[in-house]
Amino acid sequence: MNTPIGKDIGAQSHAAGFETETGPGGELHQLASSATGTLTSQQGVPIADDQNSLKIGQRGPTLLEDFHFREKIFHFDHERIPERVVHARGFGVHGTFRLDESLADYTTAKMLTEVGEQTPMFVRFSTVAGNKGSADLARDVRGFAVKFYTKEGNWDVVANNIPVFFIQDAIKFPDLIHAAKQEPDRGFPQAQTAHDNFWDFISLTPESMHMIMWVMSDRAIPRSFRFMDGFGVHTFRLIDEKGKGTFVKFHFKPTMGLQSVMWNEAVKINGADPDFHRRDLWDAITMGTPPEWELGVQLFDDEFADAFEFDVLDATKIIPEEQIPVRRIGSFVLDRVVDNFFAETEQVAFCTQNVVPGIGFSNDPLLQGRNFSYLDTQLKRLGSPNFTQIPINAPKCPVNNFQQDGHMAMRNPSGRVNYEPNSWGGPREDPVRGYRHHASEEMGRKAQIRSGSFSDHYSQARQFFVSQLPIEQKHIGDALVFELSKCERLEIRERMVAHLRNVDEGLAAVVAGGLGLRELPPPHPAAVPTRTDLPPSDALSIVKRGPVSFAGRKLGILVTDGAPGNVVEALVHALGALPAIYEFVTPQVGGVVLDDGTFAEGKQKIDGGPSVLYDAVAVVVSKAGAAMLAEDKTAKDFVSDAFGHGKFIAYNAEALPLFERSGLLESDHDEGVVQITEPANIEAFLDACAAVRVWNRELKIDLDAAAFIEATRG
Ligand code: HDE
Repeated sequence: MNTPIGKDIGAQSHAAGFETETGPGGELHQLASSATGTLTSQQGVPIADDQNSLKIGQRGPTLLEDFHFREKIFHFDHERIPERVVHARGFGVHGTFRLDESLADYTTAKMLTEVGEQTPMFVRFSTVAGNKGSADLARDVRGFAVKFYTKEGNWDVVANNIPVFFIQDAIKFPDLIHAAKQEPDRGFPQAQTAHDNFWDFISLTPESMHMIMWVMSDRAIPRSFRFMDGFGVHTFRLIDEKGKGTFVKFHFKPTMGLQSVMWNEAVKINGADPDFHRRDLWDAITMGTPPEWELGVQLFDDEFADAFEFDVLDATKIIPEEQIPVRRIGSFVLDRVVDNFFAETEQVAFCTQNVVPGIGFSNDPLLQGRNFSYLDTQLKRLGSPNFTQIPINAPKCPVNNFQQDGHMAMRNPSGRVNYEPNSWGGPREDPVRGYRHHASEEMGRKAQIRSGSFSDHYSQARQFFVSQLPIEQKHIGDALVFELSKCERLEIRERMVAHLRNVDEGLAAVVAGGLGLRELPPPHPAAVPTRTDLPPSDALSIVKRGPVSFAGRKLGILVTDGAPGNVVEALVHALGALPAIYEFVTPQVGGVVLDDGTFAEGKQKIDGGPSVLYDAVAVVVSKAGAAMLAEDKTAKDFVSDAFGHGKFIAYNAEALPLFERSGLLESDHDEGVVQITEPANIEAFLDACAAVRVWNRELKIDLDAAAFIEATRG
């Protein structure tokens, strides 16, 4: 009997079995075989016929009297709510935070002081610029918004996967977002910054240069939400029981390390699976391999803030981990998918001003502006000040106040009293447990002003760039050339190169060369000269913080009928031990029969399973299978893309003719192209896969590579 080794991921989701039946009037009725109760109207009235509207005669007009029809259409017509003005495309999941180390010396927040305390949470990952239906692999910042349902109220850390931002003052946010999103006359481009308006604004906004380095790096094309950092960005405050404040920056670090895709891969993933990131997270959680992050803090006092090279209130700056190490205090696991996308992911309303006793704000002008914007935007989106009563937004601790009425009020004060103070009873302030703002001393002249301490726009951009490995620097150069090559106006390209000269002359030269500029424009006049003495920081590189094993990553196994069953079985066994995810990619989606009679169930037909969907690939085929696939364009792309994207490739000897026809000759094989025959070299292959890519392969197969390395390394 055939054994289905192909334990497929998600293929269990068969449509609920529908059977058809001819109704009394000869109409087709569909009956769910797994019906659970009688269909009713919103008023609870049982419905007899949900297939046909009420009419006069066989072919007559529909009657207004049909209240069920009208209610159904009315409700459908009003299903949409406005999408978020930014971060419209997102994906939310539930999890739990566990505290391992108390911060009781700094804060009264119980979530951060009671070791072992488990706090339920909801996280929504997102892209910024694209509309709700846009593709996941846009080059963009990723949102990493977290709602902790603490015992003392909800605490939201509305974070990103990049620790700095484009602008320093919230008043510029509408301009930034207008410039990034579709141009207003033509309504495109969608979900991309590669257009004139974005780069026009950026090139006129030098404070964005540090952020631009991050957005042009591979941080902006993550492989998965599971392999991304999260950053609270701003400086916040922890407040102890005496009211003393300590500055803090929040960090989320994935325990599986960082990983991104290549730009050429991103472009192809967007076509092959626009839902790549959300599907990845859904699969990881539903398969029982939930992702985990550590929560870390950088703590510092006024003395450090005063001595630091930059202003800790400036959101375009980081505090390097080498200067203030990130202290890990706990971790969270995201292990539950939503029951309903709209109810949870769409209706969740994060607000930066949602803080709990012991946590407060700094004067970062971006944060101060956000504290207005988030509450305001929820009213627009959710339509009522009672959005806090929607289950996903409601705290999991008691809520007690005299706020009342408004659209959709589900929670009104009961009894006679709805004001305070009163002599009837009801909730009262609690000066001990209640929230107290940090009593900071503030004084100054009222003015529309930007502090001089915010005016160094290039030093940390340079520090980020020099902290990258050469291959990562190359990707930044490639991204800048790609994006700016899409700008029609020459002066925008020139202005950007003028800024880059203040970051790194090698980078500027490469970008100018890639754009075909005849001569280098003079450097942009900088308010503050670029510091070249800031030391590189390893924490800023993705590759240096990559995974330690292939666990949690995904292997695509291209198999054909007659492929060696013992090799496939050993591979599957080794993957299970990590554990790593795998899918069989087969000529027909039904699956294949291996040479020992084993049945391998295909998850993807080759046309639907390009190698860009996998972290590494294996090609295990029969001689006849290889000959057949050698005639198939998508099979050849599977191999040539995997090689071109620097992936590790395992194969059995029979696959070689397919490789040759795909353009991968034996003379091209490097340490990442590994023949597998037995368990020992299969394990060695999977160990090697921990590196995710063979980075130096790119230098041999990309024409621009040599010039880049030469220019940036002097
Ligand atoms: Fe946001 N941002 N933002 N932002 N932001 C929104 O709020 C805003 C900023 C971030 O998954 C909006 O509910 C202003 C920085 C995330 O629901 C809106 C400024 C950071 C999300 C808004 C910023 C973020 C948003 C739109 C400049 C990283 C998605 C819908 C001062 C620390 C939350 C909404 C979710 C969403 C305003 C800058 C992160 C309009 C005015 C910096 C992750 O209120």
